[in-house]
Amino acid sequence: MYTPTPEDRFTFGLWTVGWQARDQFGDASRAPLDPVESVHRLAELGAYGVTFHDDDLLAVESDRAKAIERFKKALADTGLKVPMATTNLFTHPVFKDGGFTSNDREVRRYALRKVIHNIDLAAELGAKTYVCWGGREGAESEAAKDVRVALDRYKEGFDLLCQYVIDKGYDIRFAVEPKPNEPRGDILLPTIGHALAFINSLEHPEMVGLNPETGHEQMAGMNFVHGIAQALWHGKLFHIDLNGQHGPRFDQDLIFGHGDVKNAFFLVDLLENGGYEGPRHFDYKPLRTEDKEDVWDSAAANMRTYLILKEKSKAYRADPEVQEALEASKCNELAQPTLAAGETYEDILAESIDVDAVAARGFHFTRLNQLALEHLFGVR
Ligand code: GLT
Ligand code: MN
Ligand code: MN
Repeated sequence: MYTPTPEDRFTFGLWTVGWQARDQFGDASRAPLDPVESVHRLAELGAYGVTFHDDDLLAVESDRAKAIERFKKALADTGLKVPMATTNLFTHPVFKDGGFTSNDREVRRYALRKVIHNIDLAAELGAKTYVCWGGREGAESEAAKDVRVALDRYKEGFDLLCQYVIDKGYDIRFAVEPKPNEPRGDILLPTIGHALAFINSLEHPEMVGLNPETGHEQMAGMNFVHGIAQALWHGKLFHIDLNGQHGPRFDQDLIFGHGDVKNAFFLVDLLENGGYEGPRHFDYKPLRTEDKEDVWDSAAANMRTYLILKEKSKAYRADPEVQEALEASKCNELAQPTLAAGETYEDILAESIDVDAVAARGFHFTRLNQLALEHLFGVR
């Protein structure tokens, strides 16, 4: 029980377990990790796949061709898949004002070239999703960037990349990853909602969706479950970054469930029942306090937590008292269209209501919330 297998479709970024824990104020607390070791250890733990930035492959081998060869061998030896890949457009100082939206045109052209090169590798490895986290696309001052013009350039970048994928005949879709701030003071496409609206203005909106991250939405004070529900509603949940966060503060990238537990519970409930079929991808950082073996405990903890919450969600839904409470709270009535078949606004206009009597009715949401918590606490 709670032991992950590849059927659970758990995936990890190489940059997660491989994070050396360098932060704003301190040096690395762990040695570089060989991607080959990560692939083997993750496979042993029951993961389904790994994801990577172009530069992650170079952690211990600077020759790109050799690094790719070693990575491919590790994948073949373990059977791990690569469902997603992405580009590092944030570490090198050349990207200090962004990649696709840098004020410097030469940087923008270099950024697109860097993405295209890694898309070729992504396609070769069978990745179906290409994530774009625009961490440096932003500004610290309103004076620094005309956002309307920056969005023109952002659109130009995505239109060009979509055209490239079409011309090459790759089976790849893009997923925009929103984040409100950090490392820039303000980042463009800061939330799921902003990104959804942006995608509609692209040349190939059907090829672009979202890769929302738990912590990023919570940094913006947003409810992640609501955001994911809306992304699903639009058919735009192409991929997901699961982790933990304690509200609006710096990006914590905690283990999944180690932040807002109740939100994590309802997220798993939604993912398992809401039609999401993609990988369950963890984008977390092992705490800086942890040593090189603790890293693997933390990787395992993400998957175990997910499986525990999945079990809890099943028990919650099956509980007759919960079903009764859902009924009492009219949760099922929401699924009933407001107008019956054949009705028009005339039918509504012809009706009357005793507003005071209806207003006096309670929705009993407290009971439902408490039942969910009691399932989580393990007392039911
Ligand atoms: C970086 C960022 C993550 C993104 C990764 C994809 S890189 O670690 O903090 O949220 O998902 O570029
Ligand atoms: Mn992420
Ligand atoms: Mn993050």
